[in-house]
Amino acid sequence: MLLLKNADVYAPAAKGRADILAAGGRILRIEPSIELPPAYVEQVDASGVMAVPGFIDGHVHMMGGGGEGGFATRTPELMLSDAIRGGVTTVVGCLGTDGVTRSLAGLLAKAKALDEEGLSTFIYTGHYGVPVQTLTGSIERDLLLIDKIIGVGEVALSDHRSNQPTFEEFARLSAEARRGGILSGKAGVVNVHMGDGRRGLAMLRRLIEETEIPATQFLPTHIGRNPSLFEEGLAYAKAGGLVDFTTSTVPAFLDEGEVKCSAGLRRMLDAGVDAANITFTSDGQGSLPDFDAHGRLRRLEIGRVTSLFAEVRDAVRVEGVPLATALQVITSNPARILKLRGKGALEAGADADIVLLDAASLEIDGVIAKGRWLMKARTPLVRGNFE
Ligand code: FWO
Ligand code: ZN
Repeated sequence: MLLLKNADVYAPAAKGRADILAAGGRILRIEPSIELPPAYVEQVDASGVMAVPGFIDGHVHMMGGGGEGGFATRTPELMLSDAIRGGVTTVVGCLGTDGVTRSLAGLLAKAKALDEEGLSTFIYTGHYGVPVQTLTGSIERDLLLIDKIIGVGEVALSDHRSNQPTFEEFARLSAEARRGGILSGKAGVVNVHMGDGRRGLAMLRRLIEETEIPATQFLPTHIGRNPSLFEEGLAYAKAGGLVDFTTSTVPAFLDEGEVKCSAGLRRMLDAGVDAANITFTSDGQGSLPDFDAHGRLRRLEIGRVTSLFAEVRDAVRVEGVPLATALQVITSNPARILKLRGKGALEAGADADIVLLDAASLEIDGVIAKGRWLMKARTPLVRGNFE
């Protein structure tokens, strides 16, 4: 058993000082004062430390991605220590551009590996392409039969690398994701990769307009990748749509007009967007290819899971967004949208996924996942098998 004493608790809502008792991978009690005989429990003085829910990164190419510059640009898979350093205790994996040399079987195997190493993991079926490549032959079967599959994506729209899906094709895959989600008690969310194309969110807005499928079935990502998509995304989110910002970036993209996640969050909140409609994901281990106007690849970097909380920290320290609000985009919002039970909140009965932050610097001091210490006093205690 683990007893954190006198932590400043953000559940993510600010709860003030409290003691947190965890055992068996779950949070048992969060109360102003919990006294237990020291012989039975590891007691940690968390005075001056903030306890927040473990971070959920809902878009990670955990088995590697990339390849847009040829074979030598296929990116490496996620290492456990990357997640630990970033305070990420729950990871949702996906495939991207390359659905040939990257397989769903490999993605599922990597998710199981990271689960054995201490994280909580889920995956999306499919990749950029349409028709969606699945494990069992259909989206519904994947959702109903494979526990770790929670939705479909990342399906590309408005991108030169997409399959240029028709409205009917995109409507069909979205309907199957919805029905599979309903039948399996999962979100069945369609994680939509938004490219730089001028059509932007048009197909998504048309689908929500013309069919019975609700906006909560879709999570368009990379929403800040250019100014016009950001503006369209802001209007879309104000109207009740869900939007996701990608925290991994490079200076060139910001110079070219990409909206920095921390600033984008602030601007959407100031425009009256409900904070509950916004998430951040890292695109960790995905490629960050920079194509010129003629579609020629200029450079290709790798996304980092550690960028996820870095942008939340900037939202607080640079943009003045309250911590309890900024934390939502990587804790309670993804947990609700992706229906990750027991995740995204510090409350009795939740999984014991806890990040300890230094109150002054907002640096990540400690990480507890499924009740197990993965990092203490900024020192990782666990490494991946081959690290
Ligand atoms: C974005 C993942 C992109 C992969 O547009 O979608 O390529 O398959 O690994 N990354 N293609 C990055 C921008 C948001 C900067 C992916 C990548
Ligand atoms: Zn993408």
